[in-house]
Amino acid sequence: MTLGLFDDAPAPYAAPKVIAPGAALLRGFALGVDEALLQAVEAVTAAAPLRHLVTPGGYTMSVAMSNCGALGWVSDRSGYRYDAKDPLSGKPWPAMPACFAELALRAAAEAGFDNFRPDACLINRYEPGARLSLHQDKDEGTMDAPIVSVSLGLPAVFLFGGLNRGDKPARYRLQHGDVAVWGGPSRLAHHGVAPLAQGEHARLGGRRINLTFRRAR
Ligand code: MD6
Ligand code: FE
Repeated sequence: MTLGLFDDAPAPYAAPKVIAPGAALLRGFALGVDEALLQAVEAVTAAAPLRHLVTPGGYTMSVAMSNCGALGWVSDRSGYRYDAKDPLSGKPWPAMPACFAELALRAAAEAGFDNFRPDACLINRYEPGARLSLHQDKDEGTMDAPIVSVSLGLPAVFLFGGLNRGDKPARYRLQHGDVAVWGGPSRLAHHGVAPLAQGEHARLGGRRINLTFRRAR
């Protein structure tokens, strides 16, 4: 692959970019620990495989998901919920790797949210065409903690809207190593991911991995 003069190569982390009150992009924040994160993703998904969940409405999600931590986010015909057990195995979700918890804590603090101790990490795998429609993260038992979202692999267009579903979302290109944090007045902001474009990432090939950290209870 050749990199043209104006292609955006990963730059070292500089500073938060505030995109709304309580919401920031930390571009490149995870670059120093990306390989550790990816090795931990491989270990977690070997124990709790990525799978395509079914929505309460009966649609199969295009994003494949797994979890680690005390609680995992799941969806089936009966609804969305957090569950301490992986419904595929009946066993507890894998423990949250230390490098996950440490990065989430540091990223939240960088965005102004101290003492973030996530008890749930959703692992999402996007392949070309996979998308996540505009939604709010509102299945958590507390809205006091922020959401921390880490992007790895192929770039994606992140849609970040407002508190009302009708608010036109802004579009941000999230690259490998970028972290988005939203909490406080933006905790219930609508957000989503546009259909993933084809591409080739040096480490992950034709995929994007997203880690979404939450305090579920
Ligand atoms: C992202 N993901 O992939 C953002 N929310 O960049 C999410 O916002 C998300 O993947 C709820 C459930 C699954 C998700
Ligand atoms: Fe979400």
